[in-house]
Amino acid sequence: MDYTSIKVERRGRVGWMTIDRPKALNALNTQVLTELLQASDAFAADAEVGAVVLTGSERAFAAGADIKEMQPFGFAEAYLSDFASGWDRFANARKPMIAAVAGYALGGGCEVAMMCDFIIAAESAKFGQPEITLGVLPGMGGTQRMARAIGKAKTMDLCLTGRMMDAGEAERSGLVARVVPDAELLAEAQKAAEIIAGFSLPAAMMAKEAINRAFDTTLTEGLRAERRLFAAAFSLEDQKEGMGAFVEKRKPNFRHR
Ligand code: CO8
Repeated sequence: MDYTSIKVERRGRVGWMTIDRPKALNALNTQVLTELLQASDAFAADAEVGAVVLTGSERAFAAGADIKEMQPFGFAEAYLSDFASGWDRFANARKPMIAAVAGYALGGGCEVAMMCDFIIAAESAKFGQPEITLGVLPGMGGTQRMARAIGKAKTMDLCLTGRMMDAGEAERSGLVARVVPDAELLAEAQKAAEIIAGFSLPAAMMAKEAINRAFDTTLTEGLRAERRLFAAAFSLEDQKEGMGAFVEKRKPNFRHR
C-alpha cells in the first residue's frame, strides 16, 4: 500500500508510524485511520517487529479528529460511519505500542495516544479533550480511557472546560509515563521500544494483556487472569531461557523476540 497520510518504517525491531498531515496539524481523517490500520496489521504480521511507536510532528501529535470531515455529518452519517469501531480495532493491537507525543494531542489525538500502551511526552506536549468547545463530547474513548488513567476530577475538568494540560501536569496526573526534552523524544521512544523488543514477545504480549484486564474487570477476575497467564508463561521456551540464563549468569537469548 502507498501511504499518503502517514509514514511507515522499521528501525531495527521497532515499527514506526508517523502521522503526516502537517497542513491540518495531523487531524485524524478516514485516510489516516485506514493507513494506521494497514500499517498496524503489517507490523502485527511481521515477526521481526517486537514493538511499535506511534508519533506525529514536532508541532502536533494530532490536533483531533478532522473537524472539516465531520462538520457536515448528521446523526445518520455519524452513526453509520462507524469511525469509532476502526479505532477500536487499532486500540486492540496486540504488540506493545508506545505513543511519542510532541505538541498538540487534542480530542481524538489525545484519545489515540491513550490507546497506546504508554505515552512518552516531549516537554512541548499539550493534552486536552476540547470537544465541548465544538458542541460535542469525546467520541473515541476519551471519557472512558482518561477517567481510568487519571481519575474523575481531572477528566471532568479537561472534558468540561476544554482546557489543555501541559506535559508536566500530564506526568503528575499519570497520563504520561515519562517527559523528555523535545530533541530527545524520538530517541527515547526508540530506546524504550528496543528494550521491549529485546524481551520475549509472547511474555510482553501476555503482560500487556494482563495489565489491560485491570481496566475492564474486577480485581478478583483480573488476578485470576494474571495467574492463568503467569502459569501459561511456564510453557514458553523463553521462560526456560530467561530463568536458565539468570541461573547460569549469562545474557538470555530469547527465541521469540
Ligand atoms: N480538524 C481539521 N483541521 C484542523 C484541526 C482538526 N481537528 N486542527 C487544526 N486543523 C487545521 C486548521 O483548520 C488549520 O487549517 P487551515 O490552515 O486550512 O485553516 C491548520 O490545521 C492549522 O491550525 P490553526 O491555524 O488553528 O493553528 P493554531 O496554531 O492557530 O492553533 C490549535 C492550534 C489550538 C490546535 C487549533 O488548531 C485547534 O484548536 N484545533 C482543533 C482542536 C480540536 O478541537 N480538536 C478536537 C476535534 S473533535 C474530536 O477530536 C472528536 C473525536 C471523536 C470522533 C469520534 C468519531 C466517531
